[in-house]
Amino acid sequence: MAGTVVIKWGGGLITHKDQLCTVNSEVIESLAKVCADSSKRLVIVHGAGSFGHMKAKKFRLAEGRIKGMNQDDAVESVRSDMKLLNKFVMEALQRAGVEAKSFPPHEWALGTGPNFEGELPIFDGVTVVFGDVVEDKEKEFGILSGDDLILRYSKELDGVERAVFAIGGVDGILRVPPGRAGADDLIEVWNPDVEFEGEHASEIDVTGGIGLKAARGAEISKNGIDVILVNGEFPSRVLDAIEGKSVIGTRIMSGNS
Ligand code: IP8
Repeated sequence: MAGTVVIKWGGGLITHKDQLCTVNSEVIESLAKVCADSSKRLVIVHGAGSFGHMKAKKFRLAEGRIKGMNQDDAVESVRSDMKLLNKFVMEALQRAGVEAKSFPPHEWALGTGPNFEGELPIFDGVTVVFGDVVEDKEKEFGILSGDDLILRYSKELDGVERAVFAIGGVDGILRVPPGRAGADDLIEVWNPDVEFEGEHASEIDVTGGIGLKAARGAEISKNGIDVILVNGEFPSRVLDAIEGKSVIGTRIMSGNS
């Protein structure tokens, strides 16, 4: 049986992050075709981009219930926006001929962060999950990031060969923020001892940006699984990364710890 690869489609890659609820259809179509061409059994985790972070930030959903603030409509609205983004993803996969099934996390996951509860759903074809607003025992609700989902799927599913983070706008982890980076600033092999000046747009992003991906990647790598971060705007790089071929990007190692 084909080996399993868990892949994250970054929210900043599949949506236009600065305009509420706008998809990057071209990228979604090309990623769906990559999945159709792959020889692996895939689990796709997609991020939220402009379908999640803006409203979640405005209504402080990552902090859970806040006294005196009406957040209920926002919880429902972000969940339905995420379902809509997921619908675009599922339709593109279907058009590409990929048999896939989606499992919205607010229906099965409890709690946020890497130790969320709930049995990870899995489908015989391609399994699809995404960052979502989930219930939480203490906070009532919170934001479960796709970066925590990719960590848990990579660690707990049998036969995972590789975890791939497909991100938007950059070739991998850069030594300095993209605006200042030159051709030599791509870190080809990263571990937690290697410093980099990550940019995190905390004014719009309610989860962790590149820093969270790097940390979760290192955690996955501790389990002996290859982890690679690639620029998802280049479909051939994404396919090569899935298939385990050498590719421009950042390989993440767990380091010495
Ligand atoms: O973009 C965040 O998921 P991420 C989910 O994978 C929401 O961190 C709803 C903001």
